Amino acid sequence: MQYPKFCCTAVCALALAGSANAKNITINDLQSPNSYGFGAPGIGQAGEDQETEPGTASGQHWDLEAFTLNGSNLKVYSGYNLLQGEKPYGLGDVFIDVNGDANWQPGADNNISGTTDNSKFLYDYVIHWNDRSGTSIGAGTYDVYKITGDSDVRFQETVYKSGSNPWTLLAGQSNSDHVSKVASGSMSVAVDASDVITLEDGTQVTGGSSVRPHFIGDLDLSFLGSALGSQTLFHLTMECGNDSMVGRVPDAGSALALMTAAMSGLAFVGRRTRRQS
Ligand SMILES: [Ca+2]
Ligand SMILES: [Ca+2]
Ligand SMILES: [Ca+2]
Ligand SMILES: [Ca+2]
Repeated sequence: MQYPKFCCTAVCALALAGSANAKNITINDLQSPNSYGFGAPGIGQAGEDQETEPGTASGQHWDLEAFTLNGSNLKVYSGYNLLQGEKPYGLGDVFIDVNGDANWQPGADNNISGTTDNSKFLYDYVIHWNDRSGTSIGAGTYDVYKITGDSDVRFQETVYKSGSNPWTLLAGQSNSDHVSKVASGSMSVAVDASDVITLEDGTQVTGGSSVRPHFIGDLDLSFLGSALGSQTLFHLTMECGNDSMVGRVPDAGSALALMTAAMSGLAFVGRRTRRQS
């Protein structure tokens, strides 16, 4: 009778450790001043909520708000309509760096309305929407491409805010030796019309309403396997580059602290269980 009791307790502790692993990974996009269009500083983690890039249109419907990561589950919080887009501009691809060398900051290539390449940006994977029509990405279906940092891996540039580059992979115009499809899937999107919503790590984003709600995209990153870890970075923008959002997994020190806390919790449960038996 003692064994099932211990199992139950341990499972509960593991579940708690799992939710403790949910993190808001949003970092500052380094385009300043943040929140130009809103007329006040951005709020929330890294000032990304209630913020669009300098000189661009403001409003919840153009605001990318936060990234959270829980295990291999990435959530995208946005006032911008992720699946339908906002006329006349659709959602860009999700660019991922796994080895810490991406030139994600504004300045790597500040041209607009043309093409550029990955020798400048050094991303390693792209979640590429494969059912784009006008501003819509359909039901959010995508292919994941592993890419090399070569000049023959081509990207389409943003059309308005150059510092937000890139926005999409040009898979068909890239050298197939340097672009390989490694996974496919779809992003489910939930809608929440609350003004303030609390993310799974306890941080919040604001500005939702029945007219301009929050859209919450859900992406499975299990294709990254062991490549997902400390310093893995995510970049997202729209065709116009109106808002750029960047997320980065905290360094190993923070992850280790979390794991240590979770393990000491399990050890405590073990001691309590042994005393009771
Ligand atoms: Ca907002
Ligand atoms: Ca924003
Ligand atoms: Ca890289
Ligand atoms: Ca931003």
